[in-house]
Amino acid sequence: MATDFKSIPIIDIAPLLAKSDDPKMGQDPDVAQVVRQLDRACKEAGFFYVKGHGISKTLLKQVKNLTRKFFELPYEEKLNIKMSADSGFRGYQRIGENITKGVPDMHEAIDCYKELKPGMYGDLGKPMEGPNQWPDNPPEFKVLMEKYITLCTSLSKKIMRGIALALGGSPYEFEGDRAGDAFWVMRLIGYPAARSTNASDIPKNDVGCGAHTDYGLLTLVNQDDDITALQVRNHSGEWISAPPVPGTFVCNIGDMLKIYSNGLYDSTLHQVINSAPKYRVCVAYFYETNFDTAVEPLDFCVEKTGGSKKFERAVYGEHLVNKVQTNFG
Ligand SMILES: O=C(O)CCC(=O)C(=O)O
Repeated sequence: MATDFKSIPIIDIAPLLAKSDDPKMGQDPDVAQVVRQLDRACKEAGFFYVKGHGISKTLLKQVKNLTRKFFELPYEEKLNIKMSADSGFRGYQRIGENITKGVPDMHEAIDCYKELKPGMYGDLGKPMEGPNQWPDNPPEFKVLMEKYITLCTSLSKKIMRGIALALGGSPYEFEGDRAGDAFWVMRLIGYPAARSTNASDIPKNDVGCGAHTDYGLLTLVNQDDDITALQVRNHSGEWISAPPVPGTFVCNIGDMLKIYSNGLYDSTLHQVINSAPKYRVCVAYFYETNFDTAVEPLDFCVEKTGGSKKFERAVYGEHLVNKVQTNFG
């Protein structure tokens, strides 16, 4: 359960990355220091910034700039990659199409997912099958985004090694059958400037993205450098801002990690309100378990938390399919 944190810590993960392929990484004093910071952040806030992550500031910016350029296109052009059940829920969704707890969110987005080979997960995976829909314009979109996804996937795997150590396990707890073939989700999101949309068919509310927790293991948020809009709820129910810290990712843990850790780490509620007079872009990358993994509390986490399992087992893919079909089906 999150504490009454008032700000979100910044962790320099460079020492962890430098040793992340060494099975004895946990014995390195600099890695141990990062692991302690991760443990504290996951227990106190479920949120932390990372710096020293090795993805260049230039790439972080390019990804947001291309996303912004796409959203500036005429609506009809954006519809060329419209998301639907037939596209495996991949593609463009207009403002208000994403629903959080029954309320339309004031954002537009491109949703993309790791591509699933047809039949790979039988009936479970079928609704999510299909190639991602990338726009032709801007022309370099697909190449740049795929490069970015590869880097985020590798980075997340390394951070998860640190988190596995922080929980008291082996660095490889979240590999193999659990997340050795990690599914991922990426949402390229655009939030209109405050009170800028007057179209009569667009719902009016101020909430860019309603309060929610994330589903998977770990989220990497690459947000615009000049607008504070992301808010995280602490134990008392206060909304604490996560202002942009240029060059960092805001990271947060998701529901699957909460289950694995038997509640040692909680997935924290967060929301987005863009009250700036400017359009805001955010690229959120979600690192998940394998699509068909049945997630249940890890034995050593159960021991640490009193000996009984606090959560039922959950199949990640079922959780996701249920979400997209409820939202968009
Ligand atoms: O826009 C943001 O800063 C975060 C978006 C988010 O919370 C989400 O997509 O789950």
